[in-house]
Amino acid sequence: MRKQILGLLAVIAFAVTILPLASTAAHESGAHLRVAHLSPTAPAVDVFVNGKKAIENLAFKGVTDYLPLEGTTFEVVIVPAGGKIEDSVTAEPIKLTFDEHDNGYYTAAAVGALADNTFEVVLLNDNAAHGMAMKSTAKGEASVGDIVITGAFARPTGMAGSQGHGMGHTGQGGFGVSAAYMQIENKGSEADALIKAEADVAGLVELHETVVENDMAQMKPLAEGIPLPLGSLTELKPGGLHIMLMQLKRELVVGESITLTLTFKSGKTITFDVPIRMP
Ligand SMILES: [Cu+2]
Repeated sequence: MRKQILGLLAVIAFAVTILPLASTAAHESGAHLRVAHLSPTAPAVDVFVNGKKAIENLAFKGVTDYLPLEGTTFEVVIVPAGGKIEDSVTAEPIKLTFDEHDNGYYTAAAVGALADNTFEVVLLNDNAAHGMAMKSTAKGEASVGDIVITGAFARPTGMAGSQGHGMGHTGQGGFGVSAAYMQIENKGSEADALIKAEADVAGLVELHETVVENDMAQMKPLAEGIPLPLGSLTELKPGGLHIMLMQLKRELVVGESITLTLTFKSGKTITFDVPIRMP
């Protein structure tokens, strides 16, 4: 019987949906929180953060993506899936406090059992776990002429201690590969294109698009660059257009930053700092 319930919860875990907490367009600075359900006997849950439902149907062994948060103190209320905020499984809301001006990453792990009052939410500082210091204040925003860039970030390479596990293959540099993503808006009166990118940390940078062919995701270099039609907002994101960073000269660590230089067909160039964070 128990096995069946766990099986059901596992199915529900696949259906976990996450509602965005912050309505800002891009992943800006600020704390990021993910929630892990590690309480085997607890039901699937919804999670409210500061009174708003942030997570639905999180079941045992489920882990959410990182949610961007605004502010430094949060009241978290956990309810059985489908419940109201009044149905909290704990007597009091769970209070989480992040360091001021921390743009770090945290995991809130729900552990223990409700039945014997051992249930609690443990806040893990993922930055500390990876030996990461928050050094960068890079915002990943820049503009040149009518080109406006927002929400830029680069993906970290493998976790500390697993050098070279970046994105599945290590290349020759030993630090793996990475990719940079952003939104590029062309507010101008003529079409443009991103035709070249360079990075301080990479010996080789290419403009790529991930395409699915025969159920296989493949990355294709874009010889013509990335078109930026006039008045358009072009999104570089995981699984789509991206700036591929290869022959890395060092590990890319969450909280640090890299420097990107972009060259456009119109002749414009722009150099700016881009934070390293999880997608
Ligand atoms: Cu690529």
